[in-house]
Amino acid sequence: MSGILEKVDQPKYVKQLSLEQLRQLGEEIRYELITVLAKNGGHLGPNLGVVELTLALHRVFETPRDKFVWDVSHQVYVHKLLTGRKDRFHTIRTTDGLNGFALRTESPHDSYGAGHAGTALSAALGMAAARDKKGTNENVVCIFGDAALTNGVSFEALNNIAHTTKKFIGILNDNEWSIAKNVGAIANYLSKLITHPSYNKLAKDFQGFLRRLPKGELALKLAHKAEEGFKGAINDVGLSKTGNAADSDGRGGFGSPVLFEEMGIRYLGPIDGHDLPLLISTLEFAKTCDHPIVIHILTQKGKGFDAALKSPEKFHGTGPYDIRTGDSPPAKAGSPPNYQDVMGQTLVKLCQKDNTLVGITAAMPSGTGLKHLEKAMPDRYYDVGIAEEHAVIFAAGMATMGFHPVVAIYSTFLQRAYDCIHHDVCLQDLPVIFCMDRAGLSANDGPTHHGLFDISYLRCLPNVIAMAPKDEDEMQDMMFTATHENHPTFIRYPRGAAEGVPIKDQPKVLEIGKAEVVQNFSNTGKRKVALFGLGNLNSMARKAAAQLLDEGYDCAVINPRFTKPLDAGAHEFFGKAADLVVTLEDHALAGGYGSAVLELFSEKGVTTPLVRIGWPDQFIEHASTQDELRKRHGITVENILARVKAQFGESTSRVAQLVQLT
Ligand SMILES: Cc1ncc(C[n+]2csc(CCOP(=O)(O)OP(=O)(O)O)c2C)c(N)n1
Repeated sequence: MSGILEKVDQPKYVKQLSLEQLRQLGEEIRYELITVLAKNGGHLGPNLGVVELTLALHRVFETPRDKFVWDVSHQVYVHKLLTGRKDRFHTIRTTDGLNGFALRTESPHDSYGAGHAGTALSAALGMAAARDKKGTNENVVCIFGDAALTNGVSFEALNNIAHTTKKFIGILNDNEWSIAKNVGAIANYLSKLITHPSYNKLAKDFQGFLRRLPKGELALKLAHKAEEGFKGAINDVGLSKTGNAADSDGRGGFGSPVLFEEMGIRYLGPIDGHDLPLLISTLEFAKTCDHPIVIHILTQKGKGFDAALKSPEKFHGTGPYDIRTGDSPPAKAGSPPNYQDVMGQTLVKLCQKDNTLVGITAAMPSGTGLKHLEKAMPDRYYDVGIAEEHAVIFAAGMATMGFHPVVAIYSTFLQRAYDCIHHDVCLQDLPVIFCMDRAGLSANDGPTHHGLFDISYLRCLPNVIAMAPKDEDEMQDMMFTATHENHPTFIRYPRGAAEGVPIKDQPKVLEIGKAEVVQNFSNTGKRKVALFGLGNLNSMARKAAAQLLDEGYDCAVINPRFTKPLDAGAHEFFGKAADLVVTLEDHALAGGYGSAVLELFSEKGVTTPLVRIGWPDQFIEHASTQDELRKRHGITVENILARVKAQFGESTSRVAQLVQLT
């Protein structure tokens, strides 16, 4: 780190810089982002796109007094650099380092935390309402992306703004991209706004405002802009929204700001989101407005880094890369496939044989692996935008017409659609198949992205069939099994690499509610431990069993496969036969699989002691790796051994220490 950035420790310094210095600071910030993320990975493209916006925001407003609310908040790295966190920036997304999202506990400048899309407008409006009630006058600025605007919650908030407050500043950061290309009518609408031939006439009062500015370095540049009106204000952005205006509206008209204006929100723009003086003056103007306003800015995702400009999807959220080429390190030869790819490829395979199957994603074709279906069978693929509730109800609708929709949504984002799962799918007992990726940890991202609650939130709902595969071959079997069911089915699997087992050519149908006995007791008269290892933790159960055998225990290992319906027979049988039962799950202990086993034991009168291994009743922090978090929270073979020995009164000081972890 060098130059101006080194000296900028707090937003107040941003206010002291000349325009030239601000521009240089922007370049230094880009360099910092590109070099740090080359090692740590992270949301490079979105942050490169908001460098000028963030500088302008801190130039004009005064956090923490004024409030910035960022949608998703994956684009707050620049804000972190300018708000006292630059010395720790190299730790972003690593163990005990900065979080990759806005976090209220991390800085007073982070007025609102997020990680899920579509919350910013509502939260910002809530803050504005609270401010009005208190009679204070801080500014609330909400920064939301063009894809966040496809989210239903965003519209619920827009609907409510003009009725609630007179002072609200929204910034629509439009870069045409979600993670993949933004899709749907809203994306088209924004396109039309940009190609509207008279957009430059929309801002008369703003031009007047610019002309009245005192003469200064910034003002001189802005006076020039004012003379031009907004003509050319977006020329430098170079987005593809340059189409012929006549073509841009299939219904023979032009886009107009009516969507916002009819909701009582003043629309201003579109403007070049990389033009610092223009941004600064526009925000200054917004500050003077006594009515809600949305400023539509156009930015380039990945600006300043060729590789990111060329591959916006990859660099939306990337792992480490080579700074010179942008290439990711090659996968090690023979390394197992990712679960998401197995899921996508299996779905293609199943779709080829079953015409009732379709795939649905909520704006995440790559992350869920549905890109394989999009490529192979585009007519069987739906991207509904960042709209999980809609995705689930849309699937329910299709299911009523004889289809078998496969909804692929991360476990954490599916929480958004809980009522739709309950009211639309389960209550009507519709055969929707849910593939829940990232069930377990998303280590670098942290608590907003860990998928640790789905077993609990699903197993209380009638009609649910919920499964967790121990490996990728079993995942294929589970998907195949789900296609034979006439009830809602849910398959949870973790982020990242699968186990590396061969995948059968022809999947098989599993018996619903039937566990797999991986290893039985040898009945040699030793102390018996039954290890029930759910999903990806079955391999840990097997490892623990191998070590316990070495230490003189008799172990059975069971793969429960189903968290609902539980295999009552297998659980009761092994529960009664064992001296100790251990359940393992990559899920919150509260209400999870181990809890279900306890309930069953209580019903069946099984009194064998039970040790539950899983995540404690707290939000799990982020870290560099999943293993570090597992170690910290006692989800290790070592801790299982310690817990088992402690149960049999073999506690040593080391054992006692480990037991305390949980
Ligand atoms: C509820 C929810 N669904 C999906 C995601 C995954 N996600 C993170 S960012 C993003 C795209 C955001 O696009 P946009 O709002 O336009 O911001 P940009 O990254 O383009 O700046 C998506 C789909 C999420 N964070 N939350």
